[in-house]
Amino acid sequence: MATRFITTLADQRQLPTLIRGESLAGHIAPRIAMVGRSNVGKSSLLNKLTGEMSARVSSTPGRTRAIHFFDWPEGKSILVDLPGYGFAKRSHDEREEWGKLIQAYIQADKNLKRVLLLLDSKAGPTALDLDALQFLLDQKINVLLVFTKYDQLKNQSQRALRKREALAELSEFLGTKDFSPLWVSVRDPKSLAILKKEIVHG
Ligand SMILES: Nc1nc2c(ncn2[C@@H]2O[C@H](COP(=O)(O)OP(=O)(O)OP(=O)(O)O)[C@@H](O)[C@H]2O)c(=O)[nH]1
Ligand SMILES: [Mg+2]
Repeated sequence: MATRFITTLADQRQLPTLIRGESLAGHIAPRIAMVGRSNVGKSSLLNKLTGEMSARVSSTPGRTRAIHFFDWPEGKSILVDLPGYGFAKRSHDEREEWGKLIQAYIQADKNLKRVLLLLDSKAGPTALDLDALQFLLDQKINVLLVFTKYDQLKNQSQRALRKREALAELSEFLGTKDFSPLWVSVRDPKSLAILKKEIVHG
């Protein structure tokens, strides 16, 4: 069955109808949301998982401006494409509003089963990523850490070094080594297959 766009949520005032299930047109499947900084590859990954060009992707950061819901029958879930955080070109107020919408959605949707927190393989985890992670942990949300754009690390030694550094930063922050992030690239089908398996069966 194909992935289908369900609806867009652009305003916190729409949240109550979402919670009651009305605005999702009867779709009751659990939600899996993509969280991460602007341009980290949320929409691209959503498209790769579903095998379709459902979500809008752009080289311009800040492409996704509202929350988009996609029915994903293969994954028995609804995938949620969120706007990215940390987009510098927006005004402070506008950024605040976006943050609020994302946070309000995450707090309100009791059917949110899991969040994929996307981190840039080269740059992450940044301070903003760790803020987002803390917020998600505070909400007791099941988080899967996914490093994106792994192909941008060009050779084995670069990959090994970045992995070591990133894991050290995360384990210090979390106070445990008991987590297993995935490293993916939209150009590496094998990494996507592993991610998909983890989401569908994990
Ligand atoms: N090299 C490489 N580029 C990628 C990968 N994934 C995404 N991109 C590129 O990164 C850019 C941003 O991708 P998007 O999927 O729009 O990112 P987003 O997180 O949805 O961005 P916002 O909607 O602005 O928050 C696009 O030019 C993508 O083609 C990847 O695995 N490798
Ligand atoms: Mg996007």
